[in-house]
Amino acid sequence: MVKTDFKTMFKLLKDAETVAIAGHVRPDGDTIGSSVALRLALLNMGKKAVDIFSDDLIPSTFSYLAGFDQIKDRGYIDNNPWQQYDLLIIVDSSTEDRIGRCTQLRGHVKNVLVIDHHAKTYINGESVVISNQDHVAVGAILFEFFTDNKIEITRDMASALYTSIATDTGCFVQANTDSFCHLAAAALIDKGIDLEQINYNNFRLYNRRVIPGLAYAMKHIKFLHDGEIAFIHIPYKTIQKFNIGNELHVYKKYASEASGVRVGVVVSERKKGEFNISLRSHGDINMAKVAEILGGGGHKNAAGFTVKGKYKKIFKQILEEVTKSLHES
Ligand SMILES: [Mn+2]
Repeated sequence: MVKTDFKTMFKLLKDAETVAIAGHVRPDGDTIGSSVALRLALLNMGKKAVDIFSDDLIPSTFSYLAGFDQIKDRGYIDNNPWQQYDLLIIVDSSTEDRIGRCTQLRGHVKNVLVIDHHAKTYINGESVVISNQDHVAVGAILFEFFTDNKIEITRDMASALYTSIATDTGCFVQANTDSFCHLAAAALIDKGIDLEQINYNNFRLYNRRVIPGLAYAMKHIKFLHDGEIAFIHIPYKTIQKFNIGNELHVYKKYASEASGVRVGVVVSERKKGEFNISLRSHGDINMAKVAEILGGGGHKNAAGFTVKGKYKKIFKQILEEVTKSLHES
């Protein structure tokens, strides 16, 4: 469904004096970049208060973004009551539980605006939903919105929007990359952003504390279905032992980018008996569908879900659905 009701969106933004912004847990460049760009735009519009909330910690790779220190993260939420806001904006989340405890903001706001680009957006009810899955990132939707409504994109906003678009396309190499995101990136680069630093932080820099965990994963990676499926399982005790946190994107890369692999699966047991599954695919193999069947969602080539239970049973289910998706493509 393509739905970009920018007129309603503009009115909601214009009428609100105080705004809360929330994105998904395990925040990525699009969630953080689009939140930061929105906040800066709203502050430039003269709003009284604009606060970004995250029921998680924000990776320090994003510390170059303006207002990074002011993001109200998990630590803030643990220790402070919710304030009242005119408007809550939920970004980059197809289901409401993706924003964790920030759903509690619903009881403290007058209106809710959802801006999303996943295959399906399930948040509805009292919300205005702006959903355009043709865009690579929420940052790309915002770029179009700001441009259409003649809202000035400052250098700091450009850094944030570029972060959104670049990270959700894997630095313009994933299958979702289109001409619009290149045109948007060109316009954002012309605002004088520090392209080298942003790209280095997001696509080169890695945390050296991933090395022991990665060594474990490389030793135990399974290649199934004639090598078309790569499967990494990181048990709870390994996550604890190597203190693996927000660095799982490194593992995803090694699962899905091995030669011959068409689907990469990373299963991480973040809490005892609770598994977070990341699915990456190439070409026409639909991971959004697999994730939806198993209780999650996402994009065609990148999707995921969380499930509780026994690993053996979960492994069997994933393998069955992924194998089906290979046959359907
Ligand atoms: Mn996104």
